[in-house]
Amino acid sequence: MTATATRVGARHQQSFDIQAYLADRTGAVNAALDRFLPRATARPATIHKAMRYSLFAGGKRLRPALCLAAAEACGGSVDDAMPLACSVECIHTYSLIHDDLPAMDNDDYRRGKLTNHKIFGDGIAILAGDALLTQAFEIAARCNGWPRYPHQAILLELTHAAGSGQLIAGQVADLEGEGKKISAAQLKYIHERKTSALLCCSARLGGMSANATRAQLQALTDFGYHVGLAFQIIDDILDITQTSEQLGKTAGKDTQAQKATYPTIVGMEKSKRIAQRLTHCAFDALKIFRGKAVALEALAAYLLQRDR
Ligand code: GRG
Repeated sequence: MTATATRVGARHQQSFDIQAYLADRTGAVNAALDRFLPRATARPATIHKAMRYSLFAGGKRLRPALCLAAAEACGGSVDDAMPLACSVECIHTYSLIHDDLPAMDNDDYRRGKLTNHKIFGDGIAILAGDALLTQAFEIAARCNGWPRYPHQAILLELTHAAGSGQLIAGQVADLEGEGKKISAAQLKYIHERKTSALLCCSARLGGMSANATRAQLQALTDFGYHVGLAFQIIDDILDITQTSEQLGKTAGKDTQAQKATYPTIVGMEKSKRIAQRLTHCAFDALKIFRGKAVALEALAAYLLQRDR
């Protein structure tokens, strides 16, 4: 399938092979992650095997792709952005390992394979998540920083997105909302933190690695925020419409856990319209790049149309 980054009224109608782009970036990200992570044989081997098991289980690498594409939109390089792209993927993978634990979502499958705790046990899975989170900061800490974004700004960006005000806040609200009737506003609060914060951080870090101007960084923030919200709505829709085989994880989990989602609160059709509107907001945020953000535009279009 070739998704094209075209839309009615776009000033720059572009055709872009997003599948080829993602395949290329995934290869480069996987090679970089392999270099950054301790070898599977490094002592204690169990933890390094467990970290690598989930990290290389076949994730779509969307956050690294956003980071790299944001860097390119700002005139930066893939090489400069790569450590930050890998850092974000380590945080994302840690959150999935912990989310799958029996004490959280209790899932058996992730990325088309048995979940980390199913292979290594709960204790090692918790530690593999912890170790990936720590690894993310080590990778980022090795960057020198950029004139507008010193070392400290980069680390603060990651701590903000991964911390108790964003990623963890979203998960807390998600856990506390299970089985309860929650409003659309409360659901948006969860999505902003659980999902949008890390996607937005990915785009922003790409911009920072390119020494983005204040206006460029604001544009990437708007873009990442809206793409992140659309991403979670599509995820909720796919949980209902796709099979476990298609998703590589257990389908229908939200219904089973009596989780509030956009489809359950506003209905399927309205959810699709909201995701489209959010994606258009994301496109609008890219105008400042005057045609240099084709990869970001194609990624946003792909995230809206994706089937897994
Ligand atoms: C901190 C204890 C602790 C847990 C954190 C925040 C969190 C747990 C988990 C969040 C997991 C989750 C379901 C987040 C929502 C975002 C989402 C839909 C993730 C799936 O992302 P994809 O589709 O996955 O990009 P792949 O596997 O392709 O990388």
